[in-house]
Amino acid sequence: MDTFFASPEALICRQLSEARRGHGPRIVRPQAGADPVQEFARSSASGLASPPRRLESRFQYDAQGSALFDQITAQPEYYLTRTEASILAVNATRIRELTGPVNLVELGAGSAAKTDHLLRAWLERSKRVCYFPVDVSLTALFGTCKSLSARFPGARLTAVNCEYGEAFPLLAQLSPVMVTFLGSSIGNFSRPEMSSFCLALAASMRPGDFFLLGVDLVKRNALLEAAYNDRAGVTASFTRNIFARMNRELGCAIDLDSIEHSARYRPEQEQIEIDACFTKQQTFLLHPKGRVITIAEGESVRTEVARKFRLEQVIPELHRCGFVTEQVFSDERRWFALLLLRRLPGYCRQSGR
Ligand code: AVI
Repeated sequence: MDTFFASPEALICRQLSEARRGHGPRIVRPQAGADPVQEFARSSASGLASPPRRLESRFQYDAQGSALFDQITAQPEYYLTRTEASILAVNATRIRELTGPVNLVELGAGSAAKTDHLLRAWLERSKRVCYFPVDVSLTALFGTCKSLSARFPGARLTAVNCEYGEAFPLLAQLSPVMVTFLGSSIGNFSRPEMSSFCLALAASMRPGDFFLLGVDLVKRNALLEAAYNDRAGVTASFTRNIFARMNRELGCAIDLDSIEHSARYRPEQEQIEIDACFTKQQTFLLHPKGRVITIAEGESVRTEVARKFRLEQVIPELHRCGFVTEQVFSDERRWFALLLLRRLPGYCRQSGR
């Protein structure tokens, strides 16, 4: 597998032309972005400086965190991935009929099972499909490319190793395209973050291009809480991992045994709130700047929020961001929905176009 450290735009152009000639998978790493360790240090220092303390959940996905998240998706209580995959299994062919032979860009490498349904549906209709998984975890991308290229020789794979937003400037060149953002990852954004994300995405896409969005729907509290408190304790390890990452990368010496995972559903906010609760006081240095952080016994750090959605609210919200809903796909229990959206033509607020 080739790895490039150069302008992704140029490489994507090359990849598109090479796709016609059948080259193997490529990994593109935009060089421009900030140093990820510095970025993690800066964000952690400011999030932990004073109560209410919080860490940005995007930093949970280092190699260990991505592997733990994969394990979460296989837990019996975590219905999201299985339910979404079952919706895709039934509807991928229909989605391909609606979109035509577009390129596929997946934000977040996703589990192979979900991607399989899309690639299969695309390859049923054409000999080739260009697939661009975007992820911050290089390890996850290597895994995805390796397994997909073995099983789908007709798929031309270009993995893009960066934050989602850093991949947006590529989208216009990849048109006609369907951008997928599955797993209800959008639920990990606050409401304002979700709006900025969708506005920026719409501004980067060409009118008529597609956006396939997975959203977890509001349901009984007990089901939601069980999904984030699996009996095997994998979600608890995932919560602890961001502190383990601080130990590994930022030289902190946090006692991981002093952290208890807590995940509660707040019906008023319609969101799961995940906290790391400290059972013992911790004082540690956070490098490279050597900031001293003290977290008292009994204090907690918010590590994640997982918002749950109602179609009657999310569809108009997406419309305000520049997307019209073509079709909604769901499961029999109405636990999860996949929205096939289309970038509206005309005025786009963010870019002023
Ligand atoms: C990635 N994301 C959609 C997961 C979720 O369900 O919010 C992250 C997760 N955190 C704990 N369990 C799953």
